[in-house]
Amino acid sequence: MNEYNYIKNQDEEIYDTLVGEEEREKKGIELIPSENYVSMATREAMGSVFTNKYSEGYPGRRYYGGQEFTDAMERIAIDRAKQLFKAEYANVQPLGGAAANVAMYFALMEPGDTVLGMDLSHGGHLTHGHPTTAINKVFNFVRYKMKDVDTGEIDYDHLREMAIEHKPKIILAGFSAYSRELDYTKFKEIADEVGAYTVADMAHITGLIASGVLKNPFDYGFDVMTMTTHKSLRGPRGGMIVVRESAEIAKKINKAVFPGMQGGPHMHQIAAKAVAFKEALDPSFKAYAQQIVKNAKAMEVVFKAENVRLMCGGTDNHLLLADVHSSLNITGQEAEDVLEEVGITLNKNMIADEPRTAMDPSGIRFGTPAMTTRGMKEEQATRLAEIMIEIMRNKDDADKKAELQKEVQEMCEAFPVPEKFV
Ligand code: DSN
Repeated sequence: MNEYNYIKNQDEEIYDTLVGEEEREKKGIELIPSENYVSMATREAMGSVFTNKYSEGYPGRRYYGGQEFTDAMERIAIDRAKQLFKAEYANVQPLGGAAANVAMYFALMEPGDTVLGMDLSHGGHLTHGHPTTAINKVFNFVRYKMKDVDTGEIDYDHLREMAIEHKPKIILAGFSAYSRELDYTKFKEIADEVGAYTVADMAHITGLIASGVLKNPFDYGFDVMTMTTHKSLRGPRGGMIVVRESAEIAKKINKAVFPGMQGGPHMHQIAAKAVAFKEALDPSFKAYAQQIVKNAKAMEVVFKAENVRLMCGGTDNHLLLADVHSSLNITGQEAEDVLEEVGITLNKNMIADEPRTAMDPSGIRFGTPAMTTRGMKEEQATRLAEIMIEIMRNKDDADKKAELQKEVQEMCEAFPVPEKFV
């Protein structure tokens, strides 16, 4: 537990919000699949003196002096990142996943060039060219979809037709709301046929890839992976780009991150990434990652038994996307609200080819990285899934909600948020 003694003494307003958030995180079950709890060691690095330092450039080639320790620290972070993802090159400076993707686009393309990425309502991400984003005005985004939303199989024939028709510079595999393993060999074959780079945006499943629990796109010849470090990898909020083997691509990525996109890197964030990478390299991380998937599977079993429609028909990774509107007669927003009332946090989410709206869609998205960090296993995952369905079925029953809220609280007390992992 961080005591926040200095803040407490000088800034009561912010102190109150910090304590409030600490309590909220401890007293509720976190099922947002892109969130996690970091170790106190990672938090110490985030709050360290490295926040004081300007370090534009890269280790050994900086614009300002005083870089003895920042250089040493960033080199350690890079080495650990390379080990985690079997990469020859790593850029640990992107401030977040969006910044990593934008830098990657500018590194590999000229304005007007085309990216072939996953349809946004089939699991793709905002930074894969959503109409409201700035990059959508610079690059041309075309889409592939799932062939069958109830199995999650990608329509690789359509993907190939789109690739031949649009001649993309980049074929992008990756998602933020998709629960199946991808066939990277097929992506690579199609990309080679049309001369495109292969990029995997692995933000959600970085921890599952680093641990070997899911396939590593680099084993199938992918060129580049972009990612966030704060999801299943259990690091600080931030981004990263790794390159399989091409020095030429790595050089372009480095130039695109700095000076192309960013100014001074956030050295405290890089130090925290390095600390989390060491935790992820520890053998215990593999058991954690395996448990994430087992817990998601346990939840899948309950939802299926209760006849709740799951997008992709289930999960191979850490997340599930349920069409609660058609199955339980509750909207995604109503489900998010009523579950939050009993201490379960997840997010409303559009289902494939959503018939409703983005702000009040048909689905909910939930996942297991954070609950697994608390040490919860299949037994708790099963019970949580049962509780979720019971609450969604009885959203107006105050007595039922009170009873289940108590049970959720007891679970939280039995599985406190840990302060260290190794
Ligand atoms: N907001 C993240 C997620 O929840 O998937 C992606 O950026």
